[in-house]
Amino acid sequence: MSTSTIPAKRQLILALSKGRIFEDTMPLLEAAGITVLENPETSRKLILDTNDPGVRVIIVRASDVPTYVQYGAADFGVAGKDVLLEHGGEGLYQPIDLKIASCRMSVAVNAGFDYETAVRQGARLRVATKFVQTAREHFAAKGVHVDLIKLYGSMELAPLVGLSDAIVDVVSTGSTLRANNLVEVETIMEISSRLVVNQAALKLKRERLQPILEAFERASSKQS
Ligand code: PRT
Ligand code: MG
Repeated sequence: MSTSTIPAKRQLILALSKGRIFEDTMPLLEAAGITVLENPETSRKLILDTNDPGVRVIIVRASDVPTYVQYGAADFGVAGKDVLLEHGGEGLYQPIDLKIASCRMSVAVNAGFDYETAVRQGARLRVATKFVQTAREHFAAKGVHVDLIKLYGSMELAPLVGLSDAIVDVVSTGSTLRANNLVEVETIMEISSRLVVNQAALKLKRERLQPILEAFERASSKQS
């Protein structure tokens, strides 16, 4: 059956990023009876078919998932809490913590830097991060003055070359920090990925979405 024969309100688009989110979402999709027919690591296609002619997956940058879903270009998606906090969550319904791609948001510094003393003495800290909103709120709540330096990648490099005193980044095993002689000095929050649904799609496509959301909910609660 070609997708053109399926009415628009019965067609769903799911936005995912390549890598850990795609991989960790596959078992949840399987639980809903959906199999993605192409591998984004080997295919150059950005729109992937599934065994269900009414469901397609689009591959976007992790930080772009909330934007595609907000504007309804995708009906639903999977995004980390770190990404959702920076986006703000406007236009998004966030019904399920999928408990996948888990990590934590932390402050890290050069191994030789005395963070506690700097904070206690009221020093103004230069903090490099991709997560400007989260970092701003964290340091404001502690009453620490910071100059935030926005980066788009490899935050770990910033303290090594004197761009910043500290970084705010997500950490999972901690091996990247260790390999670069950085020390985690504070955990800001635990992070996992959430299912996000376009608010209009939730109403207009409820019949199609509901069974998938329920399967995701069941499969993700089994994982924890
Ligand atoms: O890579 P890109 O710039 O496109 O975007 P992204 O890094 O946001 O996407 P992706 O696919 O790498 O991550 C998607 C989501 O996975 C993030 O939004 C987080 O919620 C979650 N996640 C879980 C992680 C990690 N674990 C993680 N370890 N995201 C990034 N990392 C980075 C970490 O910052 C470090 O630089 O991976 C590196 C290795 O981590 P360690 O601690 O295991 O060494
Ligand atoms: Mg990455």
